Amino acid sequence: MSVVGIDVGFQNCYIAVARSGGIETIANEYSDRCTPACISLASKNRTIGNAAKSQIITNFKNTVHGFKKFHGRAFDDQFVQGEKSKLPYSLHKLDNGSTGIKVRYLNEDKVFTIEQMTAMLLTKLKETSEHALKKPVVDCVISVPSFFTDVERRSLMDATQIAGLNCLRLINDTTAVALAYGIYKQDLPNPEEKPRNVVFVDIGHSSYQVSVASFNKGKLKVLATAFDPYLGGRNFDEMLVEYFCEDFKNRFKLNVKDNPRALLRLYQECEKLKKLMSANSSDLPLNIECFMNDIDVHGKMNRLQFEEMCAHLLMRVEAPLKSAMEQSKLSRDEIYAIEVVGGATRIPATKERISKFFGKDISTTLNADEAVARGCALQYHNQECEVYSKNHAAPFSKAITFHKKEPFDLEAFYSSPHELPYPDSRIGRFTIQNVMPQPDGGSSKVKVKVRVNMHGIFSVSSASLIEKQKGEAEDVQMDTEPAVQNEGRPEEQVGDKQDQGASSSKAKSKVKSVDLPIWANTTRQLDRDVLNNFVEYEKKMIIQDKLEKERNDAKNAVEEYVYDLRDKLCGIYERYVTEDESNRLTIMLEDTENWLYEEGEDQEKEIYQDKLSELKKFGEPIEERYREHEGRPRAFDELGKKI
Ligand code: ATP
Ligand code: K
Ligand code: MG
Repeated sequence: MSVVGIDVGFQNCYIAVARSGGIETIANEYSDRCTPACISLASKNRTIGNAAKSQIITNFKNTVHGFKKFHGRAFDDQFVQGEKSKLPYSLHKLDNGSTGIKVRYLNEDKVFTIEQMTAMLLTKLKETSEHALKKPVVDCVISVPSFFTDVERRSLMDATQIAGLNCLRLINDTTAVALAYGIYKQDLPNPEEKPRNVVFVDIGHSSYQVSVASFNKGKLKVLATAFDPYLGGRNFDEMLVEYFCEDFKNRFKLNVKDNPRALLRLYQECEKLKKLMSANSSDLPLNIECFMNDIDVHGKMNRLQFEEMCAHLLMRVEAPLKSAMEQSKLSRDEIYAIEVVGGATRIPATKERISKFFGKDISTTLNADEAVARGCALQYHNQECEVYSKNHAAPFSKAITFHKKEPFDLEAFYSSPHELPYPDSRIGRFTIQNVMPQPDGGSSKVKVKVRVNMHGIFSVSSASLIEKQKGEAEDVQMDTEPAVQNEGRPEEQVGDKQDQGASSSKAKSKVKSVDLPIWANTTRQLDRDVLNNFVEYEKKMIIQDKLEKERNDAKNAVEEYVYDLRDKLCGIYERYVTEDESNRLTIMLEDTENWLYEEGEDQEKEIYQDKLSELKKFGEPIEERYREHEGRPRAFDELGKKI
């Protein structure tokens, strides 16, 4: 079974697969290798990807996009509230406090969780892969921003399950890009030689990530990662939108922000303009016909103006580069190349800033759009590659010792919350149960194993009580990697350092280890039952979409047959029908056409199928006569050649 690599972008998704010795990017039914992260819900079905994107304006209340960053976020979260006011669709607070999306679907008001929304997108990507590979696809590797926290990762993992995918691994966008670079480089230094250091910069639609990696043949080590999780192409679009809203208010007396449709159109046009400005520095027009109140609007902008307007955004390019370089402890001249990916690195000014920081030209060896997905596909394919995440390879485990007389709670949290884009540094709470004092009334030594799995998700994997031992409790500090602390009783973490030597020397003779049950409070990952319901509901929606597609196909088949037969009646069939027959059939075709626009607009599949067979009863005999006649001379020809 194939393992596909998936880049779930804020705006654009890509799929890649390792096949016949290389990595291929998979195209969808529009022959497009990019599938927009967009879902449109409607009265009979949902559309996902390119088709949904074309509904953004017409069905704006029910066309959902820009939701990737709501994973694992509470509705009351500042970021969510900030986005809410800008979205054309409604957000809804779910019972557990998380963010839901409220839409009209199958003629009912319906609230979907973020996991369900992403699952819809993944369903589409799964189908696209299956169609291209002509076999079922279940296993996948998915990329996440390197700054995604535990709760965001868990939420995405839930989404993969809802979509019926088996996510073998979540990898960081930056790691994926580095992998994609490493695989095709034939000239990497040998393992014993000095490694080659490369900086990777990815500026997407919503975020900006930097990493520094060192390469030897078959070996990749991520030395540093840094990010600005709130800087991406969309911030540049927003600046243009703000400008033109103001401009149109002054010149056309229009309040664009009061009209969601007009505002969405303006966003689309501004994004186009932004892209044009990347290739062209002269004045460029922005024209929108029938924009609002039947008014056509027009404006203009050039690159210099745009860069001035976005100076505060461009200023933010430097900080993550600086931070990554500091972490890597490398000097700028130890950097072999600076590789850029992500759509927003096409803005000339962002490239300039990066290049200026390093004092050298930047490289574009990688496919800026596909590198992440390709790296994901490679991750599984290329087993011999060693991958490290920030400062620690994941998966990793760590044992921590506590001295306790009773059950206790552990709270895992991120030790450098200021480095996180996430408002809450908590990861989870774990209760170590059945802890008892020693027979002499003293504290028992409890050994707890914590683990960060290969998706970067934290858990407490085991706990055991060790009798008659004294030791220490230590807490683990790992930058933005998860840390664990004995909740609420920090003084006990310190333990008794002096005892450490003695206790470890006794350890061999006196250890008696009893496993302790752990109760994990993982409320922020979906409950089993809830998840199963979502899995079932997703399947139902898939079936509903399939039925709706079949119904539409059946309708289209009638329409096509009508047009086709009508053309042929006055064309190639003309000689094979009597005038009477032709007149009767023409009337029949006209009736059917009218029916399709009226009563037949919205019928069951079977009705269309019946309609088609009815028409074919008349059409097919004519076609047969035609074929027989046309076929005859050719058959003779064929025969002639053989003789
Ligand atoms: P994220 O990485 O934040 O999840 P993403 O992966 O979906 O988002 P990309 O596909 O890398 O984002 O980049 C999309 C962004 O790049 C959009 O803002 C788009 O307008 C911008 N972009 C694409 N081409 C150009 C161009 N030629 N000039 C300027 N910007 C561009
Ligand atoms: K992308
Ligand atoms: Mg991206």
